Amino acid sequence: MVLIGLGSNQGDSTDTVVAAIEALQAFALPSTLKSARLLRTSPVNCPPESGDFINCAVVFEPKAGLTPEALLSALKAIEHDFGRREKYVRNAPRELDLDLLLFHDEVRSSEEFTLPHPRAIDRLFVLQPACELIPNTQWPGTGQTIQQLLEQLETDEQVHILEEIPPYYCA
Ligand code: PH2
Ligand code: MG
Ligand code: MG
Repeated sequence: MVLIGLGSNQGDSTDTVVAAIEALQAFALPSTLKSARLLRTSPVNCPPESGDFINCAVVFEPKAGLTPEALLSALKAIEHDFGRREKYVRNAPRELDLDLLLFHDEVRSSEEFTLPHPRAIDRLFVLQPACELIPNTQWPGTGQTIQQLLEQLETDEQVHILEEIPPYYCA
């Protein structure tokens, strides 16, 4: 099982996130990809004047032979395709952010790549959509499920579900 977090706070963020979910289908076994509902969320640790984000999460079963490293570099290429360019301000507004959150129970810890994603479980904009998809999955290294982590999270993040956009279920 692969869990990916999506975010955008620059450009037409809703359209971008929906299109990016569809692009992720390329890495999934047939009929396994599912998205949570889209969220509008307040920016966390972003420069002043940053706009709200559209956030979402997807889960799928990866195609045979796909590695976390190969998927990570494919995600960077998709971010670039959607207009994202290197910026020198931390958490500057971005057209698209695709974060590899979980890849089965695989663990990595190098300069370039940490898996599970290191900051994911502190953030409501990650845990809430993840909990919609896989509440009972244990988060590697914590001994706790995503639902338990969400229940314990203390945060002042604002999260609003975009009810008008249906979650995506792959064909
Ligand atoms: N991503 C960040 C930093 N802050 N805040 C929200 N609400 N949503 C995000 O996706 C987000 C963020 C770094 O990637
Ligand atoms: Mg991110
Ligand atoms: Mg990222």
